[in-house]
Amino acid sequence: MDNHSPLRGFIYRTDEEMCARAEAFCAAMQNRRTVRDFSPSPIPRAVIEACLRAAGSAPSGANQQPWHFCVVSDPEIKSKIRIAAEAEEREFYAQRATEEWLSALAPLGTDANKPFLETAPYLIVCFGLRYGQDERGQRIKHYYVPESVNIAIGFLIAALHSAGLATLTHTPSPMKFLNEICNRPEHEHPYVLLVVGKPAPHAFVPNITKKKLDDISSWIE
Ligand code: IYR
Repeated sequence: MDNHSPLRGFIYRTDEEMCARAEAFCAAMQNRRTVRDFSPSPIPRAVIEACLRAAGSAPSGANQQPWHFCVVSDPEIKSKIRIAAEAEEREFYAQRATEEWLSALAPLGTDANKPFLETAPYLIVCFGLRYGQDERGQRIKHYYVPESVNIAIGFLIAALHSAGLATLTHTPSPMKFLNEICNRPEHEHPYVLLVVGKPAPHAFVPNITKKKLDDISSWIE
């Protein structure tokens, strides 16, 4: 296969090394918390860039990389996003959300106020591209867009956490307004808006727990 080359860089590890590394990664990830109180302290752009490169290394359907990340730090644009998101959220909390949905959200203590959209130094709007375009503007079909974009977003959250940043996976609903504010074309769909920064010094988080291994996995051996 002349379009293939030998795998380079894979590190073959011993069982002991694998175990130790898996435990260490698990501990690091379990230390991640979604945060809603952010500090305005600035974050070097280079940190965000490296995390985006990590996200861009994610596997994707036919390697089509059907994503775009719009990074917003401009206070005016953040304010526009906050105003539009809060308008949607007010309607969500007052009308659109069912009682069942509101009671599922109750432990998180969320409401229609989203001050973090202005406080946090960065908002990363994650878009999925329904199709690609070649040099002549012809459409290229994309495969497994949601799967691919969501994997990349997972990489991004893990990279930001590992760098020492907190995130909030925010999903104003509907979020079509983000296309206009971020100046992105119609065929790009916003998936999530990641709020990124350091937690405020006295940030509070809800008392929630994660399911145990037995409750999230089964083994066929
Ligand atoms: N988008 C709303 C509601 C919300 C929905 C879910 I599902 C959450 O896990 C958290 C919030 C909001 O951001 O408040």
